[in-house]
Amino acid sequence: MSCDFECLSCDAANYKLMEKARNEKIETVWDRAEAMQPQCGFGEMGLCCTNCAMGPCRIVKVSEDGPKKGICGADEDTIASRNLARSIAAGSSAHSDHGRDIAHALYHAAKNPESGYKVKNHKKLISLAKEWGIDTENQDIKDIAANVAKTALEEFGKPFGNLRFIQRAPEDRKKIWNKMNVTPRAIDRDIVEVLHSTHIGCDADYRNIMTTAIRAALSDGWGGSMIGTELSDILFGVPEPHEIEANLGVLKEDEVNLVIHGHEPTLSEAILIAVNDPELIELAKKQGAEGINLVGMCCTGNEIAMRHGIPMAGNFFQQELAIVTGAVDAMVVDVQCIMPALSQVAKCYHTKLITTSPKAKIPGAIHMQFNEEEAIESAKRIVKEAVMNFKNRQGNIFIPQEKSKGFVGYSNEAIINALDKVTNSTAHPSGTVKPLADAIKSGVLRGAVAIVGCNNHKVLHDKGHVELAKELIKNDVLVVTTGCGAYACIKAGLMSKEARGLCGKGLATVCELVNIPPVLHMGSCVDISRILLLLSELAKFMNVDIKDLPVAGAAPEWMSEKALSIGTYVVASGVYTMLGVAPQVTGSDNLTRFLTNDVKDIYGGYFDIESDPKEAAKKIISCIEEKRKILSI
Ligand code: SF4
Ligand code: MSK
Repeated sequence: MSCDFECLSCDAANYKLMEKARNEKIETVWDRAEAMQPQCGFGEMGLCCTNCAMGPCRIVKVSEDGPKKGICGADEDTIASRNLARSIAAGSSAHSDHGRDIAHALYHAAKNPESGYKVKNHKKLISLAKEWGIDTENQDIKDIAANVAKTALEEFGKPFGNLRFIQRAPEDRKKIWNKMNVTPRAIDRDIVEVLHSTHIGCDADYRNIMTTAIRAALSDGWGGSMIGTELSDILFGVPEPHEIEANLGVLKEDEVNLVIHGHEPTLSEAILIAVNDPELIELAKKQGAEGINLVGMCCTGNEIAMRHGIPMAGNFFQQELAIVTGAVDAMVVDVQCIMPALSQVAKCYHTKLITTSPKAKIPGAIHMQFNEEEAIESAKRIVKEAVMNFKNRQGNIFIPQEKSKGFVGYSNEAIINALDKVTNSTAHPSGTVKPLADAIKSGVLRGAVAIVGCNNHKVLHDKGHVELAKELIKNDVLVVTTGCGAYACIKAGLMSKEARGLCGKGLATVCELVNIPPVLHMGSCVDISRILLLLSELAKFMNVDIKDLPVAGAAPEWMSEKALSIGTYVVASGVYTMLGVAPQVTGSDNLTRFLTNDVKDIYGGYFDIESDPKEAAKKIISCIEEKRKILSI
């Protein structure tokens, strides 16, 4: 590496591990990023097409010479928009397939006692059943759960009509979607349509390609992701605020360390039950360990932190470093954001990398299929593998001391409850967003921003999230966060109550009164659907559309196709969205203009790109103030 570790990450827990990795000749994401330079200019601009075997075709943009069209005649607009649309479809498919797996788990909870799953939140189940017109009178709770699960599964491939959750959006939003023909119909159908229409010789009109892609993205936010979140709450409980620890310092020298990494709570919830099994704890003690230490990584870590207080070990860029500690006895993974490089790193230590999903196997890892039909038994077999590996620890173990504390678990229900507790409930019906609307209208809170998404070597690790959050709270803007952004914020202390000291006067007062930190942890990437619902409720309460609210979205370090899908459905839901990394579209001036300008007139939301967090904060605050002016508040 050509620079000090400080210019690669702003998390001090990483520095000694980066040095350990270097000394032990372990290659990490930062080494590979450096080796990849310079990155392909055609790919960077979205101008390379591999959609058919006549290609690859590349459009030369930087000089007069060179091809301006692919062999089939596709121009830069067609090629860049097709590439983007396919990425959005892939992102939507990942979140939505996650949602489908949760629906299957709910069905198992209802019908299959062998699964070990149980419906935890009957109130939310009945409420959703009623919303979907499912009979709940004198019905057994398991039958209601089975019917809700089946109805959710039908959302993926129903032949007629639109997605059920669309009804939750404000009326004006639904009108815009209908007018633009982007109202999502069935999740699988909307994703398949992107793949079909971007096949060679199909759609060549970049605006029409984006219409199809926007519909697939809305199928994610208001479909697959929302199913994932709502059904997870029903199965595993609605998150409530509680304090937890975060960063690699949560690993323990004297216990079996099991890192659960990936996305779906179906696996992590079962692993959590298994690590508390007295026989497995006893077995761990027989191996010389004091117990079993379960910690989370990436979004599955967010899920079990939110619901059970399990420590959050680290985000996307810390997955290799966790193994470099030499103290991880097993890293158990399911789907999404799992670097294939992990198997190489694990080989250099005693760590067992255990894949569990038929959708994500990694050469060099041990595959132990996780079977939802007998979830707890599957999970126990996996945990046993970790426990038996404790005695194989060897060599140089180093666990950094760095860890911080913060509050997680701010579901919409929890936010509304917290606000209810401090406001006069006779002044407003409890369980509404009125206190939030009042705080925004009065100007005590200038607005709210969701900081979401990943890590990306193009931005100094965690700095994009942390600096943006600090600038916003300093200016009385409440921050909510999910995904790897949530890890960055909790590690930096921004989810502690003491972080009020970093806020402007208005936000500090709200935090003091409501007893909340200024940065609220709202969960995993699929839980951005919670944010959509909160915005929707706020807009309905204030009698405006989502596009009129003084709010924004930001993805300072995004990298995944899921993030592209999220950004697209957030913009199409009416929200100004700031990206810290430019998407691979800049080779098409028309498409770039469409995304950063034209969509504003159609949907109200639009993309902006700014890599400097302080500049990004300025632009976001100016957008929020502009909205306030229009609302005359
Ligand atoms: Fe080239 Fe057209 Fe085939 Fe793309 S679809 S690879 S531009 S010929
Ligand atoms: S895990 S999608 S790196 S946020 Fe959801 Fe983190 Fe981004 Fe994966």
